[in-house]
Amino acid sequence: MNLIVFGATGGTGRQVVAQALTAGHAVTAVARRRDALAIRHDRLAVLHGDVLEPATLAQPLAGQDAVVSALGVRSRAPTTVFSAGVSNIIQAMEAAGVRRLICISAAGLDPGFGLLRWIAKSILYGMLKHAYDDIRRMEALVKDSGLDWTIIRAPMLTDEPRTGQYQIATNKHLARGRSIARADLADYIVTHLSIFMVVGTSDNIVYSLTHPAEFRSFVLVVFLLAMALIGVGAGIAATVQNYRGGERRAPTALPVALATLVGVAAGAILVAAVAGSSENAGVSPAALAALPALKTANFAFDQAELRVKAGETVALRLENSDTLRHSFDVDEFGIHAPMPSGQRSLALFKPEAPGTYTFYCAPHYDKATGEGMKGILIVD
Ligand SMILES: NC(=O)c1ccc[n+]([C@@H]2O[C@H](COP(=O)([O-])OP(=O)(O)OC[C@H]3O[C@@H](n4cnc5c(N)ncnc54)[C@H](OP(=O)(O)O)[C@@H]3O)[C@@H](O)[C@H]2O)c1
Ligand SMILES: [Cu+2]
Repeated sequence: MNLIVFGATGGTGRQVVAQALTAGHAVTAVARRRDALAIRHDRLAVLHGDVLEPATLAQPLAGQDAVVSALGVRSRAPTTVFSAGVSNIIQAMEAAGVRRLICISAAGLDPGFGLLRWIAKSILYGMLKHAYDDIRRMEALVKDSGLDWTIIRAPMLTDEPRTGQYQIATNKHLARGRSIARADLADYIVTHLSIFMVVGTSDNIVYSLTHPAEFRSFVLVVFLLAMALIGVGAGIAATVQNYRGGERRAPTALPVALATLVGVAAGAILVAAVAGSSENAGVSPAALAALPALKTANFAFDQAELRVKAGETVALRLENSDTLRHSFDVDEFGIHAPMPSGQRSLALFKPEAPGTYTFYCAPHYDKATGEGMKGILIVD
C-alpha cells in the first residue's frame, strides 16, 4: 500500500515510517526539514511539505492509499497546527481522491470521571490547554470530513520499545490508560491501515490505546488511595475516641464498619479491574457489527475457509446461535476465543507466518480423527 506520513520527523511519525517500511509498504514522509529524518530506504520518499502551506501538499498526496497524521507541537503556545494542518490535509486528500485517514489525537480530551477528571482538568489542561483546544477542533473536522477516518486518542507517549501488547477501547474512555510507547502506537497504526477498508464501513470510531501493564499499576494506585482515605477516617475516629477519655462506650460497630468499607473498596477495585479485561471490553455493538463475521449454527462454522493477510491484524465477530458453547481456536497463533451460546464475541489476532492452518471448536473437534467443527485459515 502507498502510505503518506505527516509529522514523520516526530517521535511517533518516525516509528510509523520505519514499521510501515518493514511491513512492505511504500512510504512518503512529509517534513519541513527533509534532513531531519535519518531513515533511508528504497521504498521511502522524503518530500518537503508544511501542513500550514496547502500548496506543498497536493503533489505528495497523489497516488496515496492511506494518510497518517502524527503531527504534534512542542510548545504550549496557542496553535492551529492540528486544526488548520489537518483541514489542509483533508482538502488535499479530497482533491487527490485519497479516502483513508488515520489521525493521532489525545486521550486527555476525555479524562474520565470523578477524581480523575478533576485531576486531569486541573493539571493537564493547565499545561496543555492550547494544544487540547486545537486537537478538539481537529477531531471535529475529521469527523465531518466524510473520509474513511480513524481517530486514535493516545495517552502519555513514551520511548519504550515496541511490545505489540496494548488495550484498545472504541468510543469509550480507557479509565486505566496512562501511557503507551510511541512504537506500539505506530504498531497499531501500521497493522490497522487496511483492515477497516476491507470491512468497508464508515469508520466512526475513536480508539483509545494503552499498555496492559498500566492496568495493574492504576489499580494499585486506586487501592492505596482508598486505603489512605480509610486510614485517615480510622485515625480521626480513634482520636475522637481518645478524647472521650474514661467514659469509653467502645463502639464495637466501628471496626466492623471499617473492615466492611475496606472490603467494599477492595471488591469494587477488583471488579473494575476484571471487568476491564473481559472478552468484549470496550467494543461497542456498532463497532462489533461492522466487523466480518464467523458464525456457528447446528454445530458447524458457516465458513469452511478464512483468508487473511500475513502481518495484518484480523478482527472477527464471532456469533454462536447454538445453545451450547463453542470456541474459535487456532493453535499455531495461540487463539482460543470463547463463543458463548447466543452471544457475539470478538477474535483479534495477527498471523505473521503465511501458510494454511486449521481453525476449530475445541469442544466439538477431534484432533486425532480430524472430525468435527473445523475450517481452513489461509494466511497469504
Ligand atoms: N507526547 C505525549 O505524551 C502525547 C500524549 C497524547 C497525545 N499526543 C499526540 O501524539 C502525537 C504525536 O506525538 P509525538 O510526541 O510523537 O510528536 P512530536 O515528536 O512532537 O512530533 C511532531 C511532528 O509534527 C511535525 N510538525 C509540526 N508542525 C508541522 C507543520 N506545520 N508541518 C509539517 N509538520 C509539522 C513536526 O515536524 P518538525 O520536526 O519539522 O517540527 C514533527 O515531525 C501528537 O499529535 C500529540 O499531540 C502526545
Ligand atoms: Cu463447538
